Amino acid sequence: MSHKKKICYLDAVHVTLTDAFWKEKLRLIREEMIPYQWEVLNDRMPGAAPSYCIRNFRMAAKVQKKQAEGGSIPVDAEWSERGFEKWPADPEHLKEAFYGFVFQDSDLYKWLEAVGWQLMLSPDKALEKQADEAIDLICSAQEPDGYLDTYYILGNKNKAFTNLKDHHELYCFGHLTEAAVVYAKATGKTRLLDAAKRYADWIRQRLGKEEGKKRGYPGHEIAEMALAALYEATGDEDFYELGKYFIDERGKRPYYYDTEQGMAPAGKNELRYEYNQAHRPVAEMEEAVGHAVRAVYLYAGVADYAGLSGDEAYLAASRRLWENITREKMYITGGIGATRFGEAFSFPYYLPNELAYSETCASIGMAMFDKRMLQIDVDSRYADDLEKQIYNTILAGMALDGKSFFYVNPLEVTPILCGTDERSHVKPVRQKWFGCACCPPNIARFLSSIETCIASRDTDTLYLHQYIGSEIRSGSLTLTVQANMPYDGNVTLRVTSSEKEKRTIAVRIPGWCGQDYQADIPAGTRKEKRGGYLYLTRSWENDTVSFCFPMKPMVYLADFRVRQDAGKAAVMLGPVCYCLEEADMGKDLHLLHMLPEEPLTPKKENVSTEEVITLTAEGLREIPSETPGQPLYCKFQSPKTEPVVLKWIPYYTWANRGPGEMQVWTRYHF
Ligand code: FUB
Ligand code: ZN
Repeated sequence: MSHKKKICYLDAVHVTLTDAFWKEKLRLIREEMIPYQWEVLNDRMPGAAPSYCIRNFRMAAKVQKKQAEGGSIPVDAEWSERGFEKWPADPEHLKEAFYGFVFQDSDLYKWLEAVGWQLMLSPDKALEKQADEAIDLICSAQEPDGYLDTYYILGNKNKAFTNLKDHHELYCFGHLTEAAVVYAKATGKTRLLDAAKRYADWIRQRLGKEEGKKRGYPGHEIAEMALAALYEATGDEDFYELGKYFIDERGKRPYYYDTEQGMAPAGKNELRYEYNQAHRPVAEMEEAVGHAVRAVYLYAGVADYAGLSGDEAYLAASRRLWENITREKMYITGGIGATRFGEAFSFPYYLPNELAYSETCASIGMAMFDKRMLQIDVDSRYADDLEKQIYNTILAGMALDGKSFFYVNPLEVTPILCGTDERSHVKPVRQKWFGCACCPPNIARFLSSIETCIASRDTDTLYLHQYIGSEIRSGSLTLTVQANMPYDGNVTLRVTSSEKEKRTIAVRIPGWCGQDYQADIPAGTRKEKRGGYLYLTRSWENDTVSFCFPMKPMVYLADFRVRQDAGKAAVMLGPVCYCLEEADMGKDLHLLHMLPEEPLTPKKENVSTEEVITLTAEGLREIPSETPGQPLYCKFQSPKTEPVVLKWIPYYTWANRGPGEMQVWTRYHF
């Protein structure tokens, strides 16, 4: 490849995490969440929905053993070509069959990736042994020809790759590959990587433009990103070509999915497959549509290839789609994918609070998209969004004890309404597990890789994107970041250099503080502001730079087109979005009003086990008239009100004190 546009590399810096907030979160993930999820994946967690994930691999390994001894390919009589999930009729007596969703394998791959990231943070012999055993199991389930998907191995291998649109084989391959790349980097062990490479080769032989191959591509994207990572890890251009083919081929006519399903081809102007982002070629995509996780995984992959190839059309598409999401289709919490119908993006500015879908995985995918955009355009808006995703919807996805999870992240909840009719997707408390458990292990793998969000570099600049306490080494430079995010905007940077040479450090000016910050920078430093970063150039020796990014509680209004937020306001402190909860405010949060100009007072205190900054302000509560037998409607009269102290807690900590009402947007007395 000739003309790369990727201008800086997140993985080219060495980061040691020292941050109090994140060290504690990572400890929790390592000591509580990862062991918990292992038990769930093994179906040993009382009260959690059964996973069958590891069991499926065990069954598939048995099949391989039998085949090696001369047995034939098994065909499960109950297996269905169009089936998407399969659960046992009698859980007490499981058959030697596949159970769960078609993508159940991916849960173990995500878990392994989380372990890989954790092992990069610090070694752990016992955890590594457990992961190695899981890898042995996966490898023993792999077909001799390299194919690896237990849904088909246990169902009917002859049908493999006949339903790429729905059956997630390429999605599972993507997660396998991402895990394999990370695990090899963490441990130097390549067993899983070799399995992923063999499967990639199997795929290359069957999909592509060449004669005799199917012109298929993933129904659920992620393989694009994974193949870019595999290419970067191995240098093997075949993997790059396969990933690029998936992007190039997507949305071309005749639609591959029409062919695959034996459907009459779509008419010239008829768009099909928006749900899968296969309605039109990527370079022509203008609006984020369809299933939100699929969409942002694709866009992240497109950004990868735009970065690797310098392809202008893909660069433009990545920028356009990112703008479209952040300007029209994102909640203040960073949540995306507003509607439960297809877990999808909805119309521009349609962002209902109570009915929000806002899947945790979609925010994780958006964060991945942000990270990739940041490597092709150093623009602080990408880092701002990444920060917003992390401290709001992604963290909200896990309980403070790391053992229960949100899949859907509403911005308003009334518990008695949850789970019913159009709110059937909304849960008032985090769940121990899900039949479709994509989110919990995704949280584990993404947050375990938090150090890759902090800094990047190109040939002469070290970029600091996130203020997370750390020691960053990049060539001759060592940058020690002291920070207390997410509740404090004071940052100290210590810079040492082993060479007397001018180097540039670019630090992000967080969007939430505007230009209103103070900096103490050594005299003689050249300063330049560009793309929301402050570029500081000098011959660093042993220097200290400090910033005060003022973190004032802020009241936000939504664009007038977001009808659901009209007349309401939300509160943020730095990147952290806040909410009101029944535990502090009692029931009927909809009767509360914020008052103009009332100061918001920060206070350090605990929400359950988490030390946070809460915010309070004077407000009003409507006193409802509750006359027995009163009609449903009455003629207008000014409601009576009483003063009340409104108390907000960080959104990511909600629902850690039992079920109760919650709301992000509160009525505002203008
Ligand atoms: O289809 C695989 C995963 O399951 C998706 O990414 C999630 O939205 C859930 O549907
Ligand atoms: Zn999910």
